[in-house]
This record gives sequence, C-alpha cells and structure tokens, in this order.
Amino acid sequence: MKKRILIIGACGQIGTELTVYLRNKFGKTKVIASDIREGDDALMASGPFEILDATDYNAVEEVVMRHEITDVYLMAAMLSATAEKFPMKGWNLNMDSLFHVLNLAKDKKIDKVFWPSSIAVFGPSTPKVDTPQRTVMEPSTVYGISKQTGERWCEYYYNRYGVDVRSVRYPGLISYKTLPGGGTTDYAVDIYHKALKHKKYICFLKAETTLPMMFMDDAIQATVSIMESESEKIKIRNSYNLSAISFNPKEITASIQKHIPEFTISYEPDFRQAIADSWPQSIDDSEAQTDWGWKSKISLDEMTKIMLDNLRDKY
Ligand code: AKB
Repeated sequence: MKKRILIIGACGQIGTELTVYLRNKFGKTKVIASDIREGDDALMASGPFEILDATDYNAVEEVVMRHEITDVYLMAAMLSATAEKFPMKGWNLNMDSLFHVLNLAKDKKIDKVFWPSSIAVFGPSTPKVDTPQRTVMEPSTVYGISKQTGERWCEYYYNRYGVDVRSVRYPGLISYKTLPGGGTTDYAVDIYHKALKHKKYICFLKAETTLPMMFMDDAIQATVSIMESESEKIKIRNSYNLSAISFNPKEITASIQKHIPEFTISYEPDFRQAIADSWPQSIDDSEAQTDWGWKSKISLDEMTKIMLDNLRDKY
C-alpha cells in the first residue's frame, strides 16, 4: 500500500491516541509521528518520530518529502483558553500550520489532509440547541476565529485547487490516556482525576453550563472514518458538525457519584465561563451521519465508567 501518514502534533490529547490507532491499522512504519517536542515513552517506542515545528514550512516540507507522505493529520493547535492569553501566538500557530499543509497539497506533494475544526466556530448569536450545520457563525474567541477562518480556507482550497481536505468540528474531548491542554472543556477530564484523588473538585464553569462533548474513542473513529471515506461522500469541505453527548458540570458530577458517592463539586467560574457561554449546548450532526455514516457510540455513564476504571490505578 502506498499510503504513508504524517501526524503533526502527535503528542497532544488527540494525536497520542490517533497515532496508536493508525499504527495498529496501517502498520507502524507507515505512520510518522511528529511534534515540537518528544512524547511519552510509549509513543516514542511505538514507531518513527520526528521533531517538527508546524509553523516552519521548510521543515514540514522536508519531512513530507523524505518520508514520501501521502496523508497529513494536522493536530497541532492552540486551544481556546490559552489562545485568549496569547492571541497572536494562537492565531499564528493555528493559521500558519494550516496554510503550510494546504499548500503542500495544492502543490501535489501530499494527497489528503485532515484538519480539525471545533464547536468554537460558533458564537453567542448561533442557535444553542441542535446547532445546525449551516447557521449564524460569529465566534468571539481567537481560537474560534482561527477555526472559522481555517474552514473558509479549506473549502477555498478544495474548490479552487482540488485539495482533498476533510474536517470535523470536534466538541470537548475526554480521554484517560493524555491530558488536554488549554481548552475550555478541559474540566470534563480533570474532574475524573480529582474525583479519584481528592473526592472533590472546584469547577471553573458554572453548574448549568451545558456543552457538547465526546469520548476520545468516538473522536478517533470519526477522524479516521472521514479520512478513509471515498472522496465523493465528503460533500462538505469546510467542516462537518459532530455530536455525541451534551452535559453540564452538575450532570457529570451525578454520573461520577454513581461510583464515588462521597464526591462533591463546588464552583468558581473564571474567564473560561464567557468562552463556554458563547458556544452551543448541543449539535445537529445529521449531515455527517448521512454523508459518511458517522454515529457516536458512547454515553455519559459509559464514559464515566471507562474513565474511572482506567484512572483508578493512578491514585
Ligand atoms: C477547547 O475547549 O478549546 C477545545 C474545543 C472545544 O475545541 N476542547
């Protein structure tokens, strides 16, 4: 098989699990992991790795050419909370890395691109419940602006240059293998660690802040599934809405209390509350379901059990 994959940002929350999944599926030598710094021992031992700065076009091109890469998964990004602190850094990382990869595809140096978008493309004026695929989008965060802009460029490169780019709008992602970094939905991972360690958690969002979320296994399935679908099935070339579960801090607490009855939560909202308030509560992903057969599998209670079972030994 000619396919050779490069994952940029392989040591991050999604990249770590995506690397393992793709190596199991296609063979470890076919999947080159890369990041600005080395990952954990398991990732480093699992196959080829390159130190790579996603904002350096020459470096990305060199790795692509040397490894005869066909498919790039661009997972490097600065998330919502960190990008509010470092707006220009966030903008530059999120946009430069995307242009580098789109231009490599335009110049036929790679065949296919996966680029993650986010529910952050939506803003305060977007309908909050069952947010449609096409609707008002006025993002109010740096991260959201960069993702919405990226979506427009993906579609432009597809229409103008025939670049085979595929994208989904991830909700908040929850996993036990790697911690997220710098997002507004990160509380939904941290809460499991604190529930096991301290039996209590101070949440930076209010009790009733409902957000769209997803367990990592579902996110990996969606990512690989859209990339492996026949091109004709991918009718949307900006980014597909994706949905799994929606919950608020109060509801995830109740789910944890089914296993740890003494667990308590208190609330100290910070600047991330405003970000969360600008995002939808639930997402309509019917176009992803129709076009390439997407369907989420894991419920809140199933996720809670998996998270607690896998993190218990750590504490
Ligand atoms: C974040 O909170 O910034 C991310 C996202 C929703 O894209 N998890």
